[in-house]
Amino acid sequence: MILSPLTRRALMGGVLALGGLAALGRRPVAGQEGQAIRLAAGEVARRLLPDQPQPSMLRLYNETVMPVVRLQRGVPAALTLENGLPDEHTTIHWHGLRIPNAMDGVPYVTQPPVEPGEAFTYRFTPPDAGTFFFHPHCNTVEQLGRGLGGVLIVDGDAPQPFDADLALAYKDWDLNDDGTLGPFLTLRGAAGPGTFGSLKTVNGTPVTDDACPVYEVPAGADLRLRVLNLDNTRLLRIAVEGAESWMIATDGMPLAPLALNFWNLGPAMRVDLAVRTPDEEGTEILVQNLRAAVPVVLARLKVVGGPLGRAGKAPPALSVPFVPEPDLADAPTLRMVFSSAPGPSEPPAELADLPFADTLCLAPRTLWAINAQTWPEDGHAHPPAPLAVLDRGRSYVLQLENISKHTHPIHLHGHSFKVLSSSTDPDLPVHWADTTLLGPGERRQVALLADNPGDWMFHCHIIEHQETGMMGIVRVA
Ligand SMILES: [Cu+2]
Repeated sequence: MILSPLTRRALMGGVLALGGLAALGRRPVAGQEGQAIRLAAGEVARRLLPDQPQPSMLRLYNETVMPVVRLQRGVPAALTLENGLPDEHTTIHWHGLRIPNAMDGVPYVTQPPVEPGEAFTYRFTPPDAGTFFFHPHCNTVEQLGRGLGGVLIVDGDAPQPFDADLALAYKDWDLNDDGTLGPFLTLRGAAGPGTFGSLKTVNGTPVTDDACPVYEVPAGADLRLRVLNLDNTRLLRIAVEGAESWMIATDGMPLAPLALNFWNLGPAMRVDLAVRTPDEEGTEILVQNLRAAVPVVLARLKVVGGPLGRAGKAPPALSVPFVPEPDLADAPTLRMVFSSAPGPSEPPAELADLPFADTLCLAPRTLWAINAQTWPEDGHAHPPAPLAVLDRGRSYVLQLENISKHTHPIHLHGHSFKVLSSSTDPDLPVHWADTTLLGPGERRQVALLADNPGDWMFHCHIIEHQETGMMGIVRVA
């Protein structure tokens, strides 16, 4: 197979800081060049911390930690995955994109796995603009754990350009003292809340008690701040201190500007914020994670230059979503119950106390279930019967019920759904999502128009839960 050479123009420096401002902490951006983009998956030896004794063996696209791909809504794109991994197959799933099933990147289910040395070109026309991401859908716990993932921004939803545009991609790394990574799947983690990494990063830059990435932003301006939780495990509660902020999109789908108090981001979830920066040069804005014993500063935004005069104006709104509205009057309700795997006992709690629980890498695949069905170990090659078969063109309400003691961010491929209500959070705004966070004992009602035919994965995005059973297929036919 002939692989196209990487062109200089396909890689652009700088981090989405518009208006002539260069952001600190630069990283390459895979840009749009007729929307033909190459993503080479490979192993890279790199130090995540400068004082690591040995580099870590990362697995990255284009040798870049969380590269940013920018596409234009409505313009056909061709994205070629080259598998340069030495020892395992891979694919790319385009998380949140409502694209044809054959491009969804689930090995065996939607395409053959891409073996080492092979390539596969994903061709689709992005139907929505917004903030998305991409990652493998095989051995995800380790491939994403070692870094295979990226930010996908689809332009075309902002009627007026923002003064600046910044993406913050959050990820932990399970970094050991000797530079090795892992274990990525432990019995204690899989049976509990997941295995937490020891090193927090934003855009690949360490986040510690006294350090985090710093970016320059224009004064008196409207900043579009895209926050992505690309971690396997950690739940974030995003808040902004030092500037007026509004939520303008959830999981890529526009929302009428809503003053931000905080927003919970489970793994795979995104929120777009409009941040009205102060007029005073030198002011600092803190982007924080409040879901911690002490708030964690994820990024500092330093205000520079003269004010651009946005103070006092209405917050900038995005275009209305392109996703079709479900018809609630004609929508049957389907229950989806998330639980530990059925059995005579509660295996997760008991297994987590075993002495090898912290080190076991090969966990049983039967810890978690959806509607009492667990995803089998060979499920990709031999998928089980669908959890539900939806009539194409019909609307449905899914009643999502978490009867377990842990939180689960639940993701459906190929569709966006409207989150209508929560049994535990009456103030939850109605919003679009592709991943919704269910707390212990919580019920949520979501609605969708089943307009995209195919077998779609439906799973928890705490990857250890996904890989130990909490996954199934929803068929639209
Ligand atoms: Cu889960």
